[in-house]
Amino acid sequence: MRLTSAELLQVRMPLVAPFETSFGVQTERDVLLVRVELDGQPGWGECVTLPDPVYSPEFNEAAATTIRNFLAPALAAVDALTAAKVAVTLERFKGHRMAKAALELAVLDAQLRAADMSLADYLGGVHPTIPSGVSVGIQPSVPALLDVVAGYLDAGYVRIKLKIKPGWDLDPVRAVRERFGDIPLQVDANTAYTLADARHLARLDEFGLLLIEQPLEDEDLTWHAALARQLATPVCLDESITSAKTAADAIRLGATSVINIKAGRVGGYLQARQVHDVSAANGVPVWCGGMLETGIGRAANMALAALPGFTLPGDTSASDRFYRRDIITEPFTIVDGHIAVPTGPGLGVEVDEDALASVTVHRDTIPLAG
Ligand code: SMG
Ligand code: MG
Repeated sequence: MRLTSAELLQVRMPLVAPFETSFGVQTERDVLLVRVELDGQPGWGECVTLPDPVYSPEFNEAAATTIRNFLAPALAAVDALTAAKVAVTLERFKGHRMAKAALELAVLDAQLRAADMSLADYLGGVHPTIPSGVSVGIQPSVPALLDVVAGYLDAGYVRIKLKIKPGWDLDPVRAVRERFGDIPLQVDANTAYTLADARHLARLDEFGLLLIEQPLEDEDLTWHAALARQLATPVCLDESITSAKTAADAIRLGATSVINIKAGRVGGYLQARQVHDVSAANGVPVWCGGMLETGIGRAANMALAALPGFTLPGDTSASDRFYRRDIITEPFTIVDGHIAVPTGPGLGVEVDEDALASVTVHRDTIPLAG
């Protein structure tokens, strides 16, 4: 098959509530979507960049430019294009993993729809449903946090992750433990600390957390290893893990004993599977992270999370965690703490083009030579 069409869509969707992390507050999701055709067969991908380079160096406009100017034209030049050829074709372009992942996902979706195979089956998924965790943003006060957490537990979420930052760490964690007891609980700092905070972070040990996610800067692998030696709480890397290679390095260094896998962060779902494989080979448990995806990226994450090494609940929440109504695809819902992995061809969800148009702020076709 050949890449016969590529389009970029900028979509804006309001969030049900502001989502605050150590690097800022999101009140809406500006999402970059990619629609391709392989010999006329449509496929959809979602780019997990944010509007600003605050979670990673990538951001929406840069990703759109990279896809338009470099990535899509390179793929259009490939005969018999398959998803397996995407990463190798784009290898000469440095970085821009989220942009590459979006395009690879769109190619995967088109290819698998044509082959009548689900993404979960293609990746090697073994679980029909996956346990659902939820990421809880920084709240205006501890009582507000307790209300929010109570709501998620009532909804059935089986694991709670609290965003933390200096000044919002010990007190909220203690309050959640005191109020809700022995629930599966973890924290995510999004790089907000330094090694000088080691003794402070060790005070989290008494709360029996599943893990502390990305306490230090992205590139601080040896410092994460040093921190891990001072904590009883397992260290889990997110931002630092950009490939199966960095995953292997981080594991060997002792910088991480659990890994958060996000396909966008590592350059695609095929690389994400390799991170899963290298982690499994080293006995390191993994879980699926989230980037406030619409139904398109959410469907792909459910498929990834169905792999056997995903032994911890991920940030694979129901669609209504972020969107009052995800009108782009049918929403994912939580039943008994679990979400069903799509079984239909490709992503296994259908894009409602009319509904999509109502939230699309910009859509353009990428000129492809030939
Ligand atoms: O999609 O459930 C989700 C969000 C999960 O906390 C989440 N993601 O560092 O893991 C993380 C953050 C990154 C996005 S913050 C805007
Ligand atoms: Mg994280």
